[in-house]
Amino acid sequence: MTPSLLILTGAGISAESGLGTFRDTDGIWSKFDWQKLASPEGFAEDPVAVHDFYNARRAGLLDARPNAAHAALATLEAAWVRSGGEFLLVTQNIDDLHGRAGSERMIHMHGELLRARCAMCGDLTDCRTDLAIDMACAACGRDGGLRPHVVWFGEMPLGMEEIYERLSSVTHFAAIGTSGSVWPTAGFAEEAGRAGAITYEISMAAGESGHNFQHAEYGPATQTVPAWCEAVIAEAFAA
Ligand code: BV8
Repeated sequence: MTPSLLILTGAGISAESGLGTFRDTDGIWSKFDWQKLASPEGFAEDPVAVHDFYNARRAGLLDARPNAAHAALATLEAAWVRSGGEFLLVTQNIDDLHGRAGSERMIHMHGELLRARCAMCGDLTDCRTDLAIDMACAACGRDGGLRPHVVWFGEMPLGMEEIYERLSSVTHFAAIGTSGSVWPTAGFAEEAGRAGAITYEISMAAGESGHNFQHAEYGPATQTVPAWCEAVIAEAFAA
């Protein structure tokens, strides 16, 4: 059977690049209210507050750099595919650090901070500066609809069909730097286990779905991920 690896990442893989996690002590959701700032209802009620929240995170992202864990996953992808395997990286993160590190086969299932979406016509554009509600969409010319291209609570994550299709036949599944608190993502490990995959949790501590993993590596991602990448490709393509 062709080794097929699906890797899910969360905020923990970008923590050592200086970007905040959500549910750790002092996490983003301990300082900001997700219902007001990461939901369609919150955006409808106070779009200025939502734009301020994402504008500050976008500015912070431009100063951040990929770390050794991001680099190790990009190297693993190239080696895995070169060895004839199937590879997909699914990230919950809206930062662009995986892409900047060289990852290619990737789905940003919660969207991307460096892209804007027009709620009126659906047009997507790159966005590296501040967004404002009175800015006009370049495609349809209307204002009042520009929002971050980010999946908020209650909205359908992106790429779900391809993700579930891949999960149904994976041989290896790893969740890296995620608390496993958010659905439907939190159910991926169980899906992979049902497909007979070897499952790995790589984080600082067991997440809410920790019981769904056969193997676990705990510690900072810049130390655990490079070592795991070496071990998993040796195991998967052992003669
Ligand atoms: C959906 C926006 C329907 C982007 C995010 C009531 C109303 C509506 C929905 C719900 C509801 N009740 C429940 C739900 C479902 C809801 C949900 O799961 N809520 C939870 C909280 C109970 N889910 C949704 O709404 C989703 N959509 O349900 O639509 C649907 C579904 C399926 C099919 C059809 C329809 C949408 C979810 C996406 C919401 N958007 N954010 C943004 O602003 O960033 S979620 C938010 O949490 C982030 O996107 C983040 O990606 C995500 C997951 O968090 P993590 O990445 O895991 O981060 P966290 O801080 O939690 O954990 C960090 C981990 O790293 C820790 O384990 C830590 O130990 C580790 N770590 C830290 N440092 C390091 C480290 N590891 C290694 N090294 C380190 N150095």
